[in-house]
Amino acid sequence: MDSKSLYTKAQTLMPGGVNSPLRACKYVNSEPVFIQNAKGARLWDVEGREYIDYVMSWGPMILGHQDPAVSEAAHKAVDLGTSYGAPCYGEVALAEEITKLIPSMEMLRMVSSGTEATMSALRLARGYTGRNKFIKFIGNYHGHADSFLAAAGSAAGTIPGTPGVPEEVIKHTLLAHYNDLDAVRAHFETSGDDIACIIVEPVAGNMGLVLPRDGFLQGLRDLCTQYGAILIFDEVITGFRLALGGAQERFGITPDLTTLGKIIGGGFPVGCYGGKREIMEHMAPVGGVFQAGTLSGNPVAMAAGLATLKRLQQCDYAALEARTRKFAEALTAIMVEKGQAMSLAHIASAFTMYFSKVPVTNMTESGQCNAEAYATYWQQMLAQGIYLAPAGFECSFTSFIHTDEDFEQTLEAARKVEF
Ligand code: HOZ
Repeated sequence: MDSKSLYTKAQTLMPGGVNSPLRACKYVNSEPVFIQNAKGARLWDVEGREYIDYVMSWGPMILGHQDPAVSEAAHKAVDLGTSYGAPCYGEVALAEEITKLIPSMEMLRMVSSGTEATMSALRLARGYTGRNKFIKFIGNYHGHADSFLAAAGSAAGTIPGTPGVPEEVIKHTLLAHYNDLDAVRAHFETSGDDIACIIVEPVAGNMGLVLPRDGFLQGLRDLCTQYGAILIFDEVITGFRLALGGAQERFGITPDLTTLGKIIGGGFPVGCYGGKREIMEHMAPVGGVFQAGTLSGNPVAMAAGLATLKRLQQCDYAALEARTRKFAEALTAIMVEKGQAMSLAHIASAFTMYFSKVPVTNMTESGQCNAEAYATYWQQMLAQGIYLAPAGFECSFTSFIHTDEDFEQTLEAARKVEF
């Protein structure tokens, strides 16, 4: 079956024909291609067309698709049984590796997605502090739990209001613009005694890539310490991408709790939250804050995740960052030569090319970018075998497997784009 027929059929079976809204490619006025297989930095669709992949499953595939060590570990794990619903070696080994690489995570709990990780971390922060309110940033996306669907980023940011989310739930979510420390301070001055936590993407990755201003993350740390609130870094995207120790290592800020996902599963469904032992011990069965999951600590996902983290320790993050910067700058320059107003955000192996003449520092500015121009660019790049994020408000990712030839082929395609 070709992509068109699959999409037609899928729409009769799944809302919008997809299992996650962005994949419908509505934001680039297009339709999805259905993927048959992936290897290295390449994808092939069901019609056998080849693409250079800059989505990389939205982040997990930092080593590329089918990394031999990760595949071997997963296959070996499958041969030992795919789910036990009981403790296993792999979850201890992966927990030990994560706590070694991210020292602020003295203890952790495995779950099956980033959404589960953030909603559990929020519950823990509330249970630990006995407070209900929390601060989140406009345009940050922490998965789809009710409390986080207030001014969320990613595809959720395109839906006005929050249908299905009770007002009583959302009233505890206090909002501030990303990078606006004064707004956060004002919330603490008004409701400091009732604020359980701040949750933040230390580098925002769901309104396009937005870097924290100097002093922003330190300011959040200081306010949390001053008011006895928990600082949660949502590192589902940045964990093991910005550095082995994540954004917290890169910016030198220690959160109380951290959430992870994506890379730590090596391409399998995994999430994880963890932090100070004293806080984590409030989780059941030691403490009273409840959370559970049949597939939590799944042995196949643990094996793939562990193999990924071991491999990453042999990788040169600085070299990938330098190569990615050079590539993203060249790509942006090509669009500028074509008369487009552009601004580039980049860190490590993530970047967003905004069709905007002003640098983007928050959700409002991200929303003002030229979505039509991005759609034109995206469609013509796809037609030339380049698979980019199907929305201008998302990040693109490179990996350790992308070659200079991949980048050159991508630049060649960009040169042919017409507006
Ligand atoms: N949450 C992802 C974008 N930031 C999209 C996930 C998906 O559609 O697979």
